[in-house]
Amino acid sequence: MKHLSTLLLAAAVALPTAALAETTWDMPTPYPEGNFHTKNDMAFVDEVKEKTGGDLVITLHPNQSLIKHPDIKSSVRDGIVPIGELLVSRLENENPIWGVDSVPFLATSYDAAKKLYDAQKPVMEKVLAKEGLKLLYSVPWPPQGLYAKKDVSQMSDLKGLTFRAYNKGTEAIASKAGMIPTQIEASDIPTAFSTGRVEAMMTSPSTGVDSKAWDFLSNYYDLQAWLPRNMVIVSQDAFDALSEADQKAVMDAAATAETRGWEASKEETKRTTQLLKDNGIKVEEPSDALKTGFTDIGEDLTAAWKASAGEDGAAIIDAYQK
Ligand code: PCA
Repeated sequence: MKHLSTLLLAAAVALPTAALAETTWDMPTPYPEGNFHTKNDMAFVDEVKEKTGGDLVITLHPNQSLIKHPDIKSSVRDGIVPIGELLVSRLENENPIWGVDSVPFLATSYDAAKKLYDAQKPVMEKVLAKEGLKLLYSVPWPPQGLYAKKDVSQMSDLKGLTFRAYNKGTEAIASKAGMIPTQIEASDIPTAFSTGRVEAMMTSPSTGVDSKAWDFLSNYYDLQAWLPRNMVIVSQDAFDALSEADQKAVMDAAATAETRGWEASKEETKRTTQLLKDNGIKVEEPSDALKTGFTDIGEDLTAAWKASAGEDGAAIIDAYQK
């Protein structure tokens, strides 16, 4: 009997060994399957598989299905998963340098956002490396606008509204505008609005479409206030465990994903703004009063960010303004 169980054990151990010829990585992401970031990640995953000849197979777990958004970075750092995607500015509580892409009206076009990313990237890489993490690619959301349940033409129309925030920056804007912010993940937007927890938000037309904003909101003001980015990070240990050829394949696929993602984001802005209209949202340019009100808030928050972000922050702003 003892002999038999030893044999069974040996067989059980031998079988998976054959399958271990390939490396498999689980990749948690925060946003839903139909979202353009997720589609870009899927294309990345396919390209990695192809370029490594099937050596590295990544399984995507979108919409917080494997790991909740706030835990994705620490899960990659702690080796729970080897790779993951998150909103860069979600980390601003850890270090102000993560929040620069969400400072309102600092960088409001794709060109400016790219310049800001180029300026921020060396600092991002330095800070990530301290935690054994490596940046693979980073892609912006479409420019951020204001969603509400009524016409908003003056800043005073916003006073007292409950507001859905997604990072420290959006929380600060809401407070400055006299609104009451609550942090809510993108996947929880429909529930938060339909149960009356919140009544306004600032995000992209893309997230408006993902969450079917027309079910619970009526107005969208195209403020183009900032372009926050996602990033895909990998554990340096997991990366180093790959063969040199496979490491190169991952880096090549990441570079392609970054270029493709920036282009997709621009297309997404047009497509989803139109979809908001098609579904009955009143899409408008902000009034001058609204624009001035938010620009003033942006100036205050830019100054506050610079004051908090120390030498690294100054290096980012210097490089950006060059
Ligand atoms: N969508 C994400 C982040 C920025 C965006 O456009 C969200 O609303 O959570």
